[in-house]
Amino acid sequence: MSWPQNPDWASLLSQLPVAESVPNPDTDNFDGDANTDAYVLAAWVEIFLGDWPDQSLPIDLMTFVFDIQNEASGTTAINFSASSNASGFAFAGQSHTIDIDGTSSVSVPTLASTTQHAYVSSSTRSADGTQETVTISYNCDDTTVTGLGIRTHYDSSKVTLNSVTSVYESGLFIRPNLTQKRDELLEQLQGRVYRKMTDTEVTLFDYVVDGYIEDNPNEQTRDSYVGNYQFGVTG
Ligand SMILES: [Ca+2]
Repeated sequence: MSWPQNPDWASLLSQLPVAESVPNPDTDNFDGDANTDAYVLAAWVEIFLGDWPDQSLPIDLMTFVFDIQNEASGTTAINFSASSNASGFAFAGQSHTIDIDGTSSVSVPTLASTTQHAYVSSSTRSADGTQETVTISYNCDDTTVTGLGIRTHYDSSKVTLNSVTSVYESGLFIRPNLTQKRDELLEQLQGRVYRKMTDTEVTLFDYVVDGYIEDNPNEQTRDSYVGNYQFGVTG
């Protein structure tokens, strides 16, 4: 008797955060700027360990490539707001200005105590002038916090989100994305096991993805994994 091959968990898990955020309408105007009508959410969480990101700072969190709208001119803002920040810490999101007609400049904020800083560290125009690539960085005087949820706001009449790259993976909980890929990834998994995963298994799978549980650490063979609920608590 032969057993089916397990899916390539190592590659699939890393692509499947608990949730994804596609561009949202900024109906609630979280950044207090009526011109920015869209935002993308990203969140990193280390609730149990409280050691995010556990490495020297600053770090780059993600890179957004914006298409500049044909009729756009002048300047347009990239703003930040916090959906959640670490207890006892202030959030300082430094607004950035894209100069559509020229070259955009960036400045690194001065590090303040017990403050989570988010800012644009690089803003460059493509050779053909149609795109602006914006890298968003993070700094804090404490490298062991519970995480950060951050919204990046922009004016969709001036720029639209073309792609998201170089997302910082450690503790990633909500991945910024253009489209929802979760269902597509789950289909890949289900095609390679005996049966369709139950809703409970899918939920467990998502917890595995975020590192809350370890996927079947004791299993040596066959296809148990999440399906057999042989998981161990990590952290
Ligand atoms: Ca707004």
